[in-house]
Amino acid sequence: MIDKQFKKEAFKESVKENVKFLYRKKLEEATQEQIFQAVCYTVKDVIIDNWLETQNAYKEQDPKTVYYMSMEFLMGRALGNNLINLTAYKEVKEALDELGLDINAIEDQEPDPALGNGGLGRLAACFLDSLATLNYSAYGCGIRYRYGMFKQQIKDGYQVEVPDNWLKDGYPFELRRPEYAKEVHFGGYVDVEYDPATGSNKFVHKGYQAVKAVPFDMPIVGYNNKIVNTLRIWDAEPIVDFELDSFDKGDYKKAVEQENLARNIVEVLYPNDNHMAGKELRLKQQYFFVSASLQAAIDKYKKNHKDIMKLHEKVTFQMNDTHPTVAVAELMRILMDEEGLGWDDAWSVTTKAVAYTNHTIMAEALEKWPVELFSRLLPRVYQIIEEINRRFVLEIQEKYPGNYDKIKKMAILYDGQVKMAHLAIVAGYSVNGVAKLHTEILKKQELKDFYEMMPEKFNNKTNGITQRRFLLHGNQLLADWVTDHIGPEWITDLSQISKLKVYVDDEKAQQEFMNIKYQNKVRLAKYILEHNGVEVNPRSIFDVQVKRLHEYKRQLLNILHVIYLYDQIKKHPEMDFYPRTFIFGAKASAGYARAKKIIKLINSVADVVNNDASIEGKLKVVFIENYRVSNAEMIFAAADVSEQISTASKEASGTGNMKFMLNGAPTLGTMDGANVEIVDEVGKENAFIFGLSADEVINYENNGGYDPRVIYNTDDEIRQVLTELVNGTFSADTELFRDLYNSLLNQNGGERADQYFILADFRSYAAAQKKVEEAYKDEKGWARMAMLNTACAGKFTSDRTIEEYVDDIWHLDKVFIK
Ligand code: GPQ
Repeated sequence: MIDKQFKKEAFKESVKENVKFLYRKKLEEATQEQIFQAVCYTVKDVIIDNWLETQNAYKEQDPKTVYYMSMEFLMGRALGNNLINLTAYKEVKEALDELGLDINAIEDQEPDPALGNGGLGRLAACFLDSLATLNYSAYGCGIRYRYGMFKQQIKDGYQVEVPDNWLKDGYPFELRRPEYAKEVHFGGYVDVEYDPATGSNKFVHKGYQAVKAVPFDMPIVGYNNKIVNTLRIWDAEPIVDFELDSFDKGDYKKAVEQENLARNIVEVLYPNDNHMAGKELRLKQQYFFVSASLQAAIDKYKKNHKDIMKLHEKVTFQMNDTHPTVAVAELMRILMDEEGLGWDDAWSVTTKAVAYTNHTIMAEALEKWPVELFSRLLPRVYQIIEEINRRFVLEIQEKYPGNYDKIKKMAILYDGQVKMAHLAIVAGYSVNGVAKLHTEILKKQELKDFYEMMPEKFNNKTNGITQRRFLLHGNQLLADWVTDHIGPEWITDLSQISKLKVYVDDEKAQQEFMNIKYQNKVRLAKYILEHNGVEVNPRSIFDVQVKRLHEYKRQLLNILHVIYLYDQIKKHPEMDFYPRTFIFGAKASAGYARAKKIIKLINSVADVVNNDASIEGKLKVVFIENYRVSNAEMIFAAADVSEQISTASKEASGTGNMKFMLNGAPTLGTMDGANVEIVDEVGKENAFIFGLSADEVINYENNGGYDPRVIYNTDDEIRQVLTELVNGTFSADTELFRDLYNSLLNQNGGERADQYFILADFRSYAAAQKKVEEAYKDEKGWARMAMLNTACAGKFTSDRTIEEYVDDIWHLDKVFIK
């Protein structure tokens, strides 16, 4: 389907026109960045037509709409993806060629909109892609952070955080929508007033500070179906403009305050992954976008529906983790204070309209707000939470008379804290985990009491990824090859990819497949040379671990094993060893000292290993700076081995694991998160599984942990590796890695020694790594395994995930554009 705008000649003309009116320049005079902008405006022109048509169709057909509420949308670049989904990529590439322009270079001009940390934010982005592609009416609701995820530089081996000013040249795809601005209120107090009209009391919020929320809309282009949905992200503006005028009126202080409040709220994304920051500003951000989004959703509903009691028939709100959970109380507030419903009616609507997804069992990620802070910032909302809690505690007492332990464990308000997960579960009509194992752990461990009391709410939705970005766009060679063999249906129906199975023993197909992998490795090697100055051998095994840096993800296990291999090669130079390149990419949260130290360790090991001529380049270690969506696409395409080595039970799902699999990289991993389901699909003989099981880990944890010293004292090679952390092998400063060393061996305050079971799993990890090497040496066997991974990845499309959310939770209607 080629729109007339993408007839090559018309496209070229339009780009030239845009360069002229945007920059008063001829194409030859324009910078690459200016050309990027001009190309985007040409593309946007087409998108806007479809966007309008989609919104018209929604108006006519009145489908139920999901509002996906998320503090994070890790979108990655839009230009290439939009062209892919408009099925215009190849035409545009040719048109640009004819203008003497390289589409890759143009795409590289786009800053990655990085309004997210990692998996949770990227999942939201994949979901929007699938919702649009599957013809569902959906809004993404979030925040237009001035600064997204920081840019990472590596200086002297250390992470340095640089602000990500992604809006500095203007973002071509966004649209400011001031006509939909909303007011959001903070602070103040609540008065009870008698309302003669109704004969009852009403609650009036007074003395608050107000901020204007102004939406910016980004188009979400469905694949080849003319649907364009909206990601609506909110900017904050002061209500009173900062004018000299107000100085005269004596409002100077107020004007400054409003200006600052507005500016601060959307200033920056908190760079914490799986960790609660607990800052007042974060709660402000949460309430800000939730309140604005709910107001907008209700306004829209009321435009063509009279009965607010039926809101849930046309609208559903999915809360992406607990971050937007204040939505429960805010919806109650709007329904009662603005729409005039009584408590029971408001509760009946709310509890049919909000649903909750849990993304972690990590204790430090659980959101608990001090009552003092919460009630001061959101007095009316807090009052409502008190009432929800009061009623819920009564329910607990009714169900478990005399059992005060239940109240302690389940109440929303307890110990001076507001427990957001409890609020989400009590009000939500659905509670889901993000992989089978994760959901089972929620039911049996973390949320056991809630599961016992309301089992009908609990369900699993195993995560997925969009094959449009992570194969069709990121790995064009393989995408073409797949299409040549099985046709293009896989692009919107990934289950079709299993048709590749008939080729896994075909030698010609194997060679083609591995040749594509090789070309992608060459591309990555070039990137590494340009960005790291390190030469890597594309014939070596590319063993890749890219994800956020977190102790539970165990990058430390990986690098300790690299040290172990290095020791082995040094000790036995004659030993058979297949060349290996260990590739890391990871951002550490700015305040997470130990994570940052692990980055330094990886870089220090890289320095020593990469420069040791005696090992003849058998081992290379590369830390890719500033890992983000755009370079991720290239990295997945080039990977031979996918490292998914979290401590079992800790990684709720993982989604990188699915991207590697789709691109033909077998998993080297623990039985954690969605790895379990990956192994179910591909067979354990086509993966490299090691380590303690989730049950074993949980069992140790419930019984005081384990003693890593036993391993340290009895395993000479492991002891040697640990000793090298503190004996000057990787840093002249023998204290530099002391904390890492100690964390593995000593208890420290409330922290158990080796709380992530690195030493416990070390030997089985090393054995699995040995198996990888053996398997890789068998070229045909490896090609078969790699192809089977691609062929068995069908389940892991976010299209499947979204259809499950629609069938079991949201019940949306499909809309078709003629
Ligand atoms: N996840 Cl709670 C994040 O990326 N950030 C978070 O703050 C939380 C969860 C991840 C989780 O660690 C992964 O296992 C999941 O695959 C991902 O969410 C999406 O569900």
